[in-house]
Amino acid sequence: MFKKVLIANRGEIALRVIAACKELGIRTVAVYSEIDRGSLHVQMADEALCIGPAKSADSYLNIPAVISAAEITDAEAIHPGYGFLSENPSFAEVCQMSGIAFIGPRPEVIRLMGEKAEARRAMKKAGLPVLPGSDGLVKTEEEARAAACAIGYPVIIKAAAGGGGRGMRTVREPAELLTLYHQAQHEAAVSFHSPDVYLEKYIDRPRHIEFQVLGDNEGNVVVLGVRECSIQRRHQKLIEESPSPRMDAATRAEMSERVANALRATGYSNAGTVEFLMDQEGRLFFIEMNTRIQVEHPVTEMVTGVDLVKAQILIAGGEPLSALVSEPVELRGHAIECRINAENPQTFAPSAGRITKFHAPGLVGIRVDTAAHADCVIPPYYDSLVAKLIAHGRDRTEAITRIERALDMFVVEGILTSIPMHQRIIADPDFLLGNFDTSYVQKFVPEQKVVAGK
Ligand code: MV4
Repeated sequence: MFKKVLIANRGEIALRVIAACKELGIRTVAVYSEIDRGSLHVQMADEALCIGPAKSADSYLNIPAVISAAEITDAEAIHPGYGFLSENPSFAEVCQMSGIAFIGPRPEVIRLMGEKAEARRAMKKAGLPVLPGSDGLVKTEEEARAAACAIGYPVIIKAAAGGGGRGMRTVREPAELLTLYHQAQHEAAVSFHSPDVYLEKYIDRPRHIEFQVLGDNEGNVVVLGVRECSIQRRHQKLIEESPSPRMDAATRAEMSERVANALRATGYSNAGTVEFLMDQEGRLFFIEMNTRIQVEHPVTEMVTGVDLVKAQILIAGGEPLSALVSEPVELRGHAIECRINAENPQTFAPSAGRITKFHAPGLVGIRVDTAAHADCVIPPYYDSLVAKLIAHGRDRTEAITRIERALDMFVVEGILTSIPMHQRIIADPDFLLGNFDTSYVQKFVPEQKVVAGK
């Protein structure tokens, strides 16, 4: 068991990791940028070091500064949270070379899953269903044309070095292919410092379903249910839930087993999320894997009772899965999360600033993960997340009733937030029936005119 862990992150996830460490009797080191000096994660940690100015590149992404902070404080391990350095294989390697445990998968697994075309090839080989697509990267116009022809239009061009929608272009007919191929390569190079792209059959209006996994250092892997993450706008998730209203228990059990087998074969350790698209016929296709704890991890914790962050820390410390999770994993009830962001609920424009009044409702079945408080400032340098509001109920209806009440009673003044948007969605008949896919939010917020192929 580690004696001291450094948290290389900020905001609600830094507090979340500090809480898990406290429960495990582990001392904590916070790192912070100059603008975060007064933040709660600094206050709550046993030690805290300033690692640079507000700009992420000079602070939370500053590998020498983070490693130095760990060495100065004798931290034996670093928890990266999500975002920032959490999926940077070089950072995980530098930790290893410095004799500091990285709380996450091995660097080579982070690297494999970060190369989306290689991840697709590896998961296909390990038995997961994938869409028709190119066999690896598409390096020339000729290869692009041949691959698109073999797959059949429409196809989607994707950046191999990054996810989240950047560098993606949908090609509906051959005449568009070359222009969009070069556009995708350019955007991939700008966004991910690599122009590498690959092709897949395009699924229109998919649902986004993901499986939570935990693996230990002895090759054991367990799947902890699924999350439905289709309510998102421009690849930013807004509402997540577990289980999925559109996946029956048999399908979930069958794909969970295939995911567990695939990750055992990969030698996966620590927490991870396996992302699928579900087509309109309900078929699942692997698209990518995330090798970090995710923002939406609380909905899985609420239905499984497993503390995923404690599990990450214990696994990195050498604990076997059998000491952390009893199998078969029992899923209880339903959980829904609303991401409350500092933004204009109509235009989604960021609304940074000082919160003058803040009240998070403590109701039955409600959890609030936040680092916000009255008089705190939401700075413009980082993501706009103010709080994660999570409701658990015996079923989806009760979870919705509870989150509706909590949204009504949530007080945030001084900035605009996405609370009104969540209230509209939660009351929408299609949402209540589970009738939605990744295009759902567009009916609430018509996108500006879509540029061809985006
Ligand atoms: C797709 C797709 C349709 N067909 N792949 C978006 C970011 C990355 N996670 C993968 N994404 C997509 N991949 C194929 N073959 C549609 C999307 C997509 C999407 C996926 C999940 C959640 C929201 C989305 C929004 C737009 C596009």
